[in-house]
Amino acid sequence: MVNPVNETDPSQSFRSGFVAILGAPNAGKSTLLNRMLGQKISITSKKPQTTRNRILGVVHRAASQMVFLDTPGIHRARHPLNTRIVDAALATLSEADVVLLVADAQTPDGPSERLLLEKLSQQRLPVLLALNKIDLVQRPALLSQIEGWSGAFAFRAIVPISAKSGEQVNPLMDAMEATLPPGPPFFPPDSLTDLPTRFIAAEIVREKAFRLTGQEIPYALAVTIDSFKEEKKGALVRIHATIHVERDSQKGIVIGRQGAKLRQIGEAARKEIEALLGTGVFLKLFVRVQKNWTRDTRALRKFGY
Ligand SMILES: Nc1nc2c(ncn2[C@@H]2O[C@H](COP(=O)(O)OP(=O)(O)OP(=O)(O)O)[C@@H](O)[C@H]2O)c(=O)[nH]1
Ligand SMILES: [Mg+2]
Repeated sequence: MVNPVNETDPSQSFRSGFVAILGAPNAGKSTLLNRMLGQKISITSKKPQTTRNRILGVVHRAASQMVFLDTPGIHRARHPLNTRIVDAALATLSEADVVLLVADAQTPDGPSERLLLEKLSQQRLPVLLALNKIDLVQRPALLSQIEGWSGAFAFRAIVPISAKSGEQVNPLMDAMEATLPPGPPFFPPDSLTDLPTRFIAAEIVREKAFRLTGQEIPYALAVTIDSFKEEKKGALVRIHATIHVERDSQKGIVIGRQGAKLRQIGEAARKEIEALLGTGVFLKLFVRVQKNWTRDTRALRKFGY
């Protein structure tokens, strides 16, 4: 077969790079990553400080490959767990070619946003702003916010979006693609993330525990996978996981009356892990008290923070 002569060389026009998704807690960063991927890899909840690690997701497009790094929400942290997590989020700047700043248009977080702009003005990466949750905001309020943001920083683009409905997310991706450097893809065509399945399974358990418990519990929670075994020629995966809390009272809340809460968490997590793996899952959950782990450097490291 003869190559057509007039076609431009695709290796010259292909773009690829790393995009750090940064923003205040609860802005919708993880919801947006999942939306762009068309698949859920990053857990979300209406409680701030849901994401605790750098979550990598790859978006494959005809003319580009965008490697997104979802990060924990940036805020002025004082607690040891939170300062470590915020530092990890800011460290992704050193890997990034482009920054995608996500801001909640309905409930702005002034102090965190000022801190972020301060950090971003200390380096030279191109920054795009996604003004999120426009499904909740009236147009005049949105316009005045756009004006405020464009006066505060020299963004490459400001795109109002709804990560939840997907509105305007494609134009946002077009704008990001245009800021990426030319270059070959970093990941093979079918790869979605570099995260081990065990990690995603632990995160799914943490999400369900986050969503199904009340105010103070989520922040005292960590999840580890104790064992992860394939059985029946891959048709069933048997998982043992432990939910760690800081106090006996929290253990009681996570377990619930006659174990009802823990069953609810386990049931919801099992269904989602089954969908992720495409197999049957047997999930057994344990709850363990590790006193004050969120202040203990060794425990933080053990839990991956
Ligand atoms: N109405 C509406 N809600 C949204 C939108 N995007 C995200 N949310 C909600 O906002 C909440 C926070 O979303 P997350 O994606 O967990 O936010 P995050 O920025 O990753 O939060 P952290 O990981 O805690 O920093 C969840 O309840 C989402 O469903 C949106 O476009 N519209
Ligand atoms: Mg998140």
